[in-house]
Amino acid sequence: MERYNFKVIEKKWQKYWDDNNFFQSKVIKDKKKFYCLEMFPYPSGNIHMGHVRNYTIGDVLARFKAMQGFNVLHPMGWDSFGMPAENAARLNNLDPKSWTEKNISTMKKQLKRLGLSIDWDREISTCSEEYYKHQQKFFLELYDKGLVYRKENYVNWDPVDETVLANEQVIDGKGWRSGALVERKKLNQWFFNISKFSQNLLDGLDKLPSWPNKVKTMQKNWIGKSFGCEIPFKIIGNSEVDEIKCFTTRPDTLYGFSFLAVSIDHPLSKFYEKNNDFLKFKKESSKTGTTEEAIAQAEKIGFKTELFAVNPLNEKNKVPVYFANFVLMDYGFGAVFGCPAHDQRDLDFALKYNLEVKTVVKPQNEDNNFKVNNEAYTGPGIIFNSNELDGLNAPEESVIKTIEILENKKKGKKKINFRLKDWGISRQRYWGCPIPIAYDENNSIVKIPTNELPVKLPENINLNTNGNPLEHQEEWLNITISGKKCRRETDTLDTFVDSSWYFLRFCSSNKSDYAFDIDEVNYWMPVDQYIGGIEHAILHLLYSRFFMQAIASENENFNHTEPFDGLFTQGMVCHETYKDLENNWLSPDEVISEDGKKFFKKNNLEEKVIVGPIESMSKSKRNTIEPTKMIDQFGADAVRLFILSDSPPEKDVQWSEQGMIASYKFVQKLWILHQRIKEKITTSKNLDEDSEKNSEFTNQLIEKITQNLEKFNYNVIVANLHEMYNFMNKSIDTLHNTNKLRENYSKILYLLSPILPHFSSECIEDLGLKNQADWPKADPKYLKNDNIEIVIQINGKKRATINTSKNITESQIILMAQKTSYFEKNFKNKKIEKSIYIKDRLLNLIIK
Ligand code: ANZ
Repeated sequence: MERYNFKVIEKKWQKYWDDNNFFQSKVIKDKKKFYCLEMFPYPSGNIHMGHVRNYTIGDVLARFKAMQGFNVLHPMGWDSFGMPAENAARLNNLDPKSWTEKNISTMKKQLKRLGLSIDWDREISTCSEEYYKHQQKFFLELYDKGLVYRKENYVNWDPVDETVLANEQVIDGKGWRSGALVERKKLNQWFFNISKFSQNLLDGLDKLPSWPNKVKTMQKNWIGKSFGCEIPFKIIGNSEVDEIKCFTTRPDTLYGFSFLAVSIDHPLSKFYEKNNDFLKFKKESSKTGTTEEAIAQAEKIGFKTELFAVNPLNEKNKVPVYFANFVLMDYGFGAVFGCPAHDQRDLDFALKYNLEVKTVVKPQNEDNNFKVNNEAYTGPGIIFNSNELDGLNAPEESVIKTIEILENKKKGKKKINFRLKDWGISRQRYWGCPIPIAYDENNSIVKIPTNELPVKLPENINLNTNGNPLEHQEEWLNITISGKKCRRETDTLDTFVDSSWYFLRFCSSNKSDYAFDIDEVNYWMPVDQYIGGIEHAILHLLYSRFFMQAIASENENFNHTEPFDGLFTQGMVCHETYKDLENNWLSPDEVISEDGKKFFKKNNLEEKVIVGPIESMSKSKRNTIEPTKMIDQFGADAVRLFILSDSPPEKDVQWSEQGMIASYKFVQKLWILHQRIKEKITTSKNLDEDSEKNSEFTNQLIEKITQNLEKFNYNVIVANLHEMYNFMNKSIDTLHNTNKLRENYSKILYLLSPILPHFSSECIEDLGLKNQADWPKADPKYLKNDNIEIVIQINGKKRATINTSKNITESQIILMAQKTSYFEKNFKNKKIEKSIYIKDRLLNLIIK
């Protein structure tokens, strides 16, 4: 029998889809839409297995929804600004633009070879002027709404990439890309006022039932709403400073107050600018990064001032004021009141500087001798040692009560604080969207007039400069605006800005005068299903949500606030890791194994290879598998099948050569099955025989696969397909109702098409069926399957089986057993001594 020639067939269908603009989408007013979006790729040069998994999952869904009758939008684009292009270009003396465009063209071809149902007419690339001119307009719109501002700020400075990093881009005190130790630096920066929407962004999460709870929790924690109190502490010792305000979530611990600490950048620091000891301390503290993580890990150090702070609940209690490295300037008021007994940081600090540790909260079952030593007590309990607060339940009752007391005395007030900080969007880089701003001779901000947009990036420039190459572009830098000589802003936008609204652009990607058409946005938005990696759970998703809020603010026409109705986060693609005896990573291509246990070097079969843990594929560990090689070798359908087969899409999946081969073989087996079925249908006579079993199986399969598609149980669908193969393969010879067979099998082919689009298209064509059919519907009459098979034993030996409906009684099944031919032949009229019945499963009759 003829082999399934995937090379020819896949090419044929890909060409057919391309030539016919098969997946083109447009607004169809009264048709229900489905917007399916996978996170768009960074054009690094080649697609990787993560892309294959992400886009296969999305494609299965998009194809399924289209067949279900939805008007599907399934677009693709390129997140094409960013550091790697600039680095690669600098290294190879190239231009980032051509480097990027070349990569896009390669990756587009590779994606097409996966057989994705993408509407390529809507393709966008964020580094194109066509895209970023709209982004510059947004920038100016947000500026006019007061949602963009510039301020001097301490930033995380990556000394290797010479750029500012967002807090989220600092991991363990190091730059997320360069791995360099991050420093603190003061710079003028542009910010989006994301914190203005803290409450909205928090509330919005409750309206997203189809988001994973894990992601919602991560966002909630990131936004970090705290309920507490602002307390202005009276200060003694400086005639110019009356008070220092602190934010606290635990005012109920005020009787344990033993020091007040402010950030080194607190306004109080201006009185110490000439104090050498302070300057030394400041320098020491600056070595700690600006992230909370870095600060939490660093040793707590302080600088003692001559000042004292007064406890608002007890005027006699006066405590020293310190500068401390663990206090953040941009949270609350940049100052904390220290209560060592009930906060570990405060305790570490107090123990170091010999400050009082006074316990004021004790666990429920402890007496008044309870005392904190080396470990702060932060759990719930009862307030004691605290006069008017004694006996209150902490924290529920005691916090509210203390705030009430402070408010009555006018010594504090209720306050809600958010951890979410404004989003620093300035990057000191060339390969990004230029910020449409200039500065006049007084250094005042001047907006670039909209008719002069886009502010284009100068091309063919020297990238081998220090810092931002744009700073050396004299010609580009100078601009006259309304007769005034100005200099352009050289910062470009964080690439997270580019990806914060691209889903809107897809709705109208060819519109040139504005980023989108509101009617089209109203039709397509929100994205019904967004699919991507969990690593974007916080930043990208939060920024995109913010962008919707920002566009909607002061804009009656735009009333979308959430971009993604459904979110699915897929797991990683993993592979074993290998090392040679000198501890060098080896790629799977370089190793060989006969038994799957012992591995050797391919080019030296004597040399053993050490098999390491299974880890997510990464270039650094050299455990990647090239998707295009796999497609060349096994075909896109087999790759799609394998990537979906082994684990649920939300879990990690392990790549295995054997698994890949098995998928390939399965496609071949399906082809043989197809040939057999086709032959049967076309050459056998149609005998009107009972084909109920076949119809029942097919309809139940439709039901199962539909359910599994709806629930993202894609790996189970692969198992369903194997079941289908086994069933059909076994029953085909005994089936003589060829009309029914044809009807059922064609339904099965449509069921295959989301996962194996080339294969099923070919088979569908081969049988002369409609290429664009509706999703098969299960006939309900076959679904209520309460039929069961009961095993009949006589004296402990299996002698027959009986098909019957569920919940049959023992006496009924005995009567049926007595009518079986085996019973009639051997035991007719014999007495049944005893019967044992396991409901719905087995009947054992004891007969002497
Ligand atoms: C006194 C106190 C006593 C506190 C106690 C905690 C426990 P969340 O819940 O995250 O909002 N804090 C306030 N501003 C700070 C800043 N700029 N830098 C560092 N820490 C700051 O945390 C609120 C708590 O964080 C506040 O409550 C304050 O310490 C500290 F037994 O005040 B607390």
